[in-house]
Amino acid sequence: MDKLDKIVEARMKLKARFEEKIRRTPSLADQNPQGTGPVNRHGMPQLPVGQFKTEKWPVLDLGYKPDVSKERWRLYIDGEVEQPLVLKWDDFMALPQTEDTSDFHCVTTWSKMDMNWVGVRMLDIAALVRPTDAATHVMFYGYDTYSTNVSLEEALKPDVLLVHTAQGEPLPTEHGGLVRVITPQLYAWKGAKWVKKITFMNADKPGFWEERGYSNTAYPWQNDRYSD
Ligand SMILES: Nc1nc2c(c(=O)[nH]1)N[C@H]1C(S)=C(S)[C@@H](COP(=O)(O)O)O[C@H]1N2
Ligand SMILES: [Mo]
Repeated sequence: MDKLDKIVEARMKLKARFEEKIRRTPSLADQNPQGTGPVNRHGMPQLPVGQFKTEKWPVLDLGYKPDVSKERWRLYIDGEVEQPLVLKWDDFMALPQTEDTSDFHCVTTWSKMDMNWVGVRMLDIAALVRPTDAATHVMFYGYDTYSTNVSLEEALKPDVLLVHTAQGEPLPTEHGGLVRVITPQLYAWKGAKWVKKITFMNADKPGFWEERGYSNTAYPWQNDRYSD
């Protein structure tokens, strides 16, 4: 079996394993979502509660924008997986590439609609490393020491991408290039810019902002911004 067939087979298995859990996540199943506007493609009001639309794309970071060259760039994937991996730039770009258009909701109340992205599905990364049965969450780490935790039922949604291209251009360094994560069905802090490492975990654990009072779950249509 060639490499692509293997990824596709593993992807289908993972989809089946998480399908039911994914379907029950709030951004797909909430019967009382808060927001305004026509429904988006996953059935939620386009503009989540407390958000306003912006045309600009603000930059938010920890005061440090790591600039990693393609030669030095690595993506480490480890933890609760059968096949830990280190990807170089060419390995990453050789993976199946997905183009998608989705909305970007920042907890600081701006939403940028219809962002066009190209990158690799988190689902395809997971299919490569094969999470063990014990795996329940992932931690994404950035080259700037940022971290953020996401449950597997959120991380394996088809619109969660590791993107290198935004709006037809290479992802700018200030927005997380070379590669960042996007989580269109959660607030944008769940998407690590300058992603360096993905660790599969057998339990949940808070990341950088989650330790500092941000919500663990980050559901935009439930105004789920801060933990109390
Ligand atoms: N590595 C890293 N990723 C990060 C952050 C960060 O400081 N470092 N900030 C997060 C926050 S709070 C938001 S709202 C988005 C902002 O992405 P943008 O700067 O491209 O708008 O990135 C998220 N990912
Ligand atoms: Mo944010």
